[in-house]
Amino acid sequence: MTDSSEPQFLSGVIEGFYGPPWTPAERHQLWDWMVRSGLNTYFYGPKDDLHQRAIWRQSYDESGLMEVREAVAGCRQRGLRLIYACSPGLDVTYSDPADMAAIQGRLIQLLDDGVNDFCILLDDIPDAMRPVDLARWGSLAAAQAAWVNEVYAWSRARTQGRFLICPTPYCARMVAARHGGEGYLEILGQGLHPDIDVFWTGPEIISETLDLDPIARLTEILRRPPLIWDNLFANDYDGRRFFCGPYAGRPLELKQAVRGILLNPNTEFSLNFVPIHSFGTYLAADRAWDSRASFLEGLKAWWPRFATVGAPLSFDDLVTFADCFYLPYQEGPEADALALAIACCLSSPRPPVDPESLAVRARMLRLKDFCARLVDLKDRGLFHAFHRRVWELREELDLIDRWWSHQIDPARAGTPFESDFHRPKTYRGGFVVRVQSFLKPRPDGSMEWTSMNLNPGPASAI
Ligand code: GDL
Repeated sequence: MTDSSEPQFLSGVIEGFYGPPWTPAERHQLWDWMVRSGLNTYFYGPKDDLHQRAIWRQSYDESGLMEVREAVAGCRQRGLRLIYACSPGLDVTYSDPADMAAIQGRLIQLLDDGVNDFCILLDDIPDAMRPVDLARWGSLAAAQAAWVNEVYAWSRARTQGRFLICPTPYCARMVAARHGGEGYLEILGQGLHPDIDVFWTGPEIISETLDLDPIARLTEILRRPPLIWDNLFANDYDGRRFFCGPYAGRPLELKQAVRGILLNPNTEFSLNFVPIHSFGTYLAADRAWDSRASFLEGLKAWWPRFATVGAPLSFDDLVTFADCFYLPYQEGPEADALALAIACCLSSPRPPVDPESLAVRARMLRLKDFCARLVDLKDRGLFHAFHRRVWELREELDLIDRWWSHQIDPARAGTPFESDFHRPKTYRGGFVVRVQSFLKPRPDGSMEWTSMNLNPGPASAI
């Protein structure tokens, strides 16, 4: 599998997020899902495996090696390609022979255990250069190209597997900000061996869309089609969210324009079921493909995991719930419509009590109830993955419901609204919330400093 001379279109999953790496059991489950969805590549590069970045020079100890062997065997059994990453960029000296020996030492250990495909990750590092490297190469891109070429040539003598890099600027926004230095991509494209695949996340780190024209221009600059590192479903950057919506915003033709697409999804493993399913249907489609239909199909396939110890949940409620945690740039249509309907009902000081408004409130309460009922899931791993975010949604819906009661009650007209369960400082409290209030993002992406509240308020009474 890893020795094919025709470059295979890589399709698969990157374990490449910040946060706790997946467990061996979760990886086995992942590989099964991948096989079912027709994906071919598993990429190992969790940012917080210390051997990835912080101590990249140090070999694995026996327990680390056991995990490597398990990954090699698990992927081999299922016919999946396993790509192992190492991220030396935080403190490597490109001109230091000791660092070249260190990376080779790391790869030898992995080669000995059956890994054939490698990636050098140079993302998320400062673009400052050591004076010795600058004097020798003149630019970060030239230093990295020379260094990676040497590692690649060394590995070629030992394996025919794929060899990848993630450049320091890996999306158009970073390039526009000159991260990595002037002409970074041009220098890299020219200097890097043509067989080495180059990752790209699109216009942004988290790209809403991936369009063909910019990919064609990038292909010219890099002198090869890029390999997509797709962060559409990544959630490590926002602890309040997760994404279980469909693969979206990528034309089918993208598949012909790139060397592969690998998803770096939610940190909580079990929340990735629908994204992987939907991605599989996108990969399999050749003419028409309906993103929403693939989502609903994925949810149906996920549904058995929602068995509870109590009364059964309703599939329709799952659709509304999953729509609340859909994609980074959009909610699903049902969540969108519900939020709008709630806002409409509550926009006047005396919300209407007509049947339509009552139905909106009932829908909101169904969603709140669904969140509360997830505690009964038999699949405890799934419940644990949901728990924090679902708690928060339930609390917010509960508060709105209390507000609703207050507003329609003539006896309380004009009185201040309070909730006994949402007290200052314990509810939506803490340092993060406080500093979050200082800078307000505008829809165009610029930020506005808000008039600062210097009064910290009374300490919370416990
Ligand atoms: C990144 C990191 C990735 C992280 C993601 C989302 C790349 C190439 N690197 O910048 O590890 O999970 O953003 O936060 O995407």
